[in-house]
Amino acid sequence: MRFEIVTIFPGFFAGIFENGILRRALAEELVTVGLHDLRVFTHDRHRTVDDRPFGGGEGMVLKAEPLAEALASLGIGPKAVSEKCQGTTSVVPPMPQNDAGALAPEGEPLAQRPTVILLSAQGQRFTQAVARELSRIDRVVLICGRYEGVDERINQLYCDMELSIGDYVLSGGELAAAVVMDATMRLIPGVLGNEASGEFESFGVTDAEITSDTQGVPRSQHGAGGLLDYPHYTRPAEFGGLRAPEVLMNGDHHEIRRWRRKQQLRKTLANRPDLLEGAALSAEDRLLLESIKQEEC
Ligand code: 6GU
Repeated sequence: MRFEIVTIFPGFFAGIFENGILRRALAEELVTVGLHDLRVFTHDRHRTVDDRPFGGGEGMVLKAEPLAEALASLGIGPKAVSEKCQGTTSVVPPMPQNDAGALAPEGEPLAQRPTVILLSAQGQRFTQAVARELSRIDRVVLICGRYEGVDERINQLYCDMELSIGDYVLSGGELAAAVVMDATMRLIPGVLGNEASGEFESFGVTDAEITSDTQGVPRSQHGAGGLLDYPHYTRPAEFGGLRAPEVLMNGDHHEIRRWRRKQQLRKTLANRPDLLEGAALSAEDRLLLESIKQEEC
């Protein structure tokens, strides 16, 4: 998978590429990244990438021309007219067509068009489900918004999705691009080392499918089935006057699974009660939830 990042702060990404699993994924060429400095695509002495908003108001807007030139340098032109009208509302990006016989509007063979994403606070929410969809795409372009915004015609003409990473305002899309890359590339087979890990983390996988590995050892379900993960412990068995839960030491996988499920329900009820509404809960889960609620009285 290849990411193309268009940014006015290319230096921002240095540390991200040099550490952790992204570094390994890059070294093994499971992921490649192209960094594109927007200022390269300006033609004036001051290398101007922004201008004042039409209609007045605070802040500056990223200009359309340098962004269009940056995209052109990646071989990306405006979308077909019919696509432009659809806006950027679909959660699932259009899958690239690899049908060699497919025709572009001009009658040219269709090159695989990368998925172009604008990162902005006005975007639809980036979720694990979106990360999973992106991880199946060959080439993703991330346009980092800055200042008060990006000329909307770039969104209309080029972008397949507009994504936000949460309900707060960042000063730019660079941190969001790093978040999208991290969450997406760890779902690419081989990137995590443990081939199975990423697979079990997306929402919508049934509990029965995710709770144990081939040896029957209960696995971490970070984010799986719409619940938060259970708490983790490692040596020493006692720390700061607190003992790690005995149930985790006795090797009874059935008991461990039950305890962890209860902890997931407890954590989700405490920190993200909204997730319980969409979660696939078994009859046993509902009983466990009731007993947790009783404890809290
Ligand atoms: Cl993608 N950009 C900005 N500027 N702010 C954000 C965001 C993105 N996601 C959440 N807040």
